[in-house]
Amino acid sequence: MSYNGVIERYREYLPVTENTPIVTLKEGNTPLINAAHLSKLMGGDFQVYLKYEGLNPTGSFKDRGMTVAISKACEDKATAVICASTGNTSASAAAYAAKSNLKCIVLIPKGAIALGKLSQALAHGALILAVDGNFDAALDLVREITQKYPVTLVNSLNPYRIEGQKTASFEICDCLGTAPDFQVMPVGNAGNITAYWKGYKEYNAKGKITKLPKMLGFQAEGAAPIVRGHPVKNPKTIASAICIGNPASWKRAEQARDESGGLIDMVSDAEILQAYKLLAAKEGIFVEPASAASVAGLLKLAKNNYFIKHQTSNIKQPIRIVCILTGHGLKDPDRAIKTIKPPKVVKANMKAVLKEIGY
Ligand code: AN7
Repeated sequence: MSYNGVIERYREYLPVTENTPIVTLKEGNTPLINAAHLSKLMGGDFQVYLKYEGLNPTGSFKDRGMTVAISKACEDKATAVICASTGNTSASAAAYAAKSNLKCIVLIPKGAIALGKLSQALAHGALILAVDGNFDAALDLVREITQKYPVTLVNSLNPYRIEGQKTASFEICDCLGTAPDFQVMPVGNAGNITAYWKGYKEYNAKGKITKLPKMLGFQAEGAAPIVRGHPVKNPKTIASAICIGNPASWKRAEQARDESGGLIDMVSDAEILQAYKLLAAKEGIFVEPASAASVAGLLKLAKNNYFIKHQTSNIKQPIRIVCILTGHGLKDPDRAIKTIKPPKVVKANMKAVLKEIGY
């Protein structure tokens, strides 16, 4: 059977009708990969899985929400969409707007988004405005513009974005045949943790699963408003995607944390980079730094014996932990080049090359 994207697959859970023109790039259906090295590092009966959202059409999880937001914008006869973005939302909005012939405007914090993401928004023909300020300032502007002008907001404040993004939790449950015990993920503007939790609760209400996971969110230390309990004025982290000081879905992230009995904690840039390198070198998966925050969080909690202490079931089976890898490593190639030793230059002769290989 051919695959036609998240709206077709999970139509009964989504706010679409036969009148909704479906705009899809066949997003979703991303792999849930068994992480052997990480599982072993956990030191117990654990199975760690990686939900590789970097394999969506524009390279991040945003596509799941964008297919619904843009389809509904078309149904509502919108002519233009707008978002503020740390990069991935702008890339996704620009691609889906291009596909549906909508005008797309994106406001990005000047000089603060990764090169891959900027190149995508450029290529898809969005009107890109680099705001001399941070993401939070850009989001404030976009909120005000959409209240006054006929342009549709496609940030995750748009409820259709959350609806689409919740399909990732359906996929995880469909793949495992149950909900995981724990889910670990990065938190920026907090739309995604809101979406996953909504998805799990809906699947539970439908009887598709019989337990709910504990939701474990991680912010970067320099951009951790939820952990610190107040907005951060000048957020700073190498994980530019989650460099956000005043998340739009703050309250709903706390709700997901509290209802699930989970937590929202933070990891340092050094921990993020360590996880970033480990994922690439030991699991064969290249992610952008923000995505590595989930694995950095996993390792931090494992070190503190969190998972053993918070094990919920007594049934003899491995504890299942899913880490969400939200964006592809190619989004931010500069980071790899800055973080990992550059290639060695050798003379163009056989002797020099063989010597370096060790033959
Ligand atoms: C790779 O693109 O906010 O907590 O404007 O790109 O739902 O915000 C991106 C966020 C995690 C955090 N990982 O998700 C944007 C933007 C990656 C991201 C997040 C983002 P939310």
